[in-house]
Amino acid sequence: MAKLTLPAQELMFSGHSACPGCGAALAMRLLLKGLGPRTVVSVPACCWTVIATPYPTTALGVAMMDNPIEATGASISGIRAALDAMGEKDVTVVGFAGDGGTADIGIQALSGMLERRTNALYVMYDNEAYMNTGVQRSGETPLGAWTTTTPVEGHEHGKIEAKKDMMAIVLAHHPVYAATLNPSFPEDFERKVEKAKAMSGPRFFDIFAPCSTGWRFDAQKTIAIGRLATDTGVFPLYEVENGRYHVTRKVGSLKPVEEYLHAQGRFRHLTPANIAAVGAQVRDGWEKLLTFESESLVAPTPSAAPTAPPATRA
Ligand SMILES: Cc1ncc(C[n+]2csc(CCOP(=O)(O)OP(=O)(O)O)c2C)c(N)n1
Ligand SMILES: [Mg+2]
Repeated sequence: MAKLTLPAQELMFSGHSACPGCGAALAMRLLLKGLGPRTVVSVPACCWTVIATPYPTTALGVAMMDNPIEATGASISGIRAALDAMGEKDVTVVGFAGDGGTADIGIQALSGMLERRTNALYVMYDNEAYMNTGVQRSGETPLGAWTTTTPVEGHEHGKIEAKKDMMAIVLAHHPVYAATLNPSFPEDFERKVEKAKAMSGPRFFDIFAPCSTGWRFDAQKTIAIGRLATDTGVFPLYEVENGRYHVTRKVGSLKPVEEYLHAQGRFRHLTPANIAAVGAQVRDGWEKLLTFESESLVAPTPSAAPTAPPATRA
């Protein structure tokens, strides 16, 4: 049997207040395993502020700062500047924010941090809705999904808009490294964490974070749902470095998207026609990704990256 090769160190402790089967809790645990104790995490209002610090305790073995939901990018810029002024250059500065706090409410501060080339890692853990406040839709909620603000009753059929492509938005800022990660593939996850840790400059992770409460599935199924997300093409695993795409889990033939959708109550209302529409969108995204990979191997777009490596600053 294959043996996992994950770092043994634990910087997230039991006794936290995540729901059973929380994908975002797995994301933090795996992230800190790879980053190690010389890490500072800044967390905006989201599930993770509640998970980490039921007063007067903390679930994290590293320093954590609470910041306003719109300010994660600004917060990590300030922490980086302070640490640099103190000569603590080897500390990894991490913003760890939800999808609502990243793709919607905090997108301005994220853009500023990337554009100023802040030397920090911004993590969006993507549970595809505003979960902490009661499962409201976000820009990351996928097409067709039920949320409390995209109901399924009368003439309403879940979210009618597509998921916002945060990787594309981030890549338009030419970060030194950006990747998608999924706790269901822990070795791929750790490899990306170790790679990002060794780099300097603006970095971004989009981490898939299944939410048994909001997605309506049995809490024991988190890992299985995560695997289905990647193997159906719903959440492909890839990384982009210097404008070059690399798909890190090649899926020869995608599993039918139904397998992923039928495993979750939030998609229960979808008709065969709705499912076909989701499937078409997923296949289109997957094919585009493969094209980006093959084209960027040959010639990255001339405008894609600055010609000289830019200086990094806070
Ligand atoms: C400016 C502002 N608007 C709204 C809120 C209320 N609020 C707190 S947490 C939260 C949900 C955040 O969603 P997301 O970032 O996806 O994180 P999740 O709860 O899903 O972990 C909201 C809307 C707030 N704290 N500040
Ligand atoms: Mg969320």
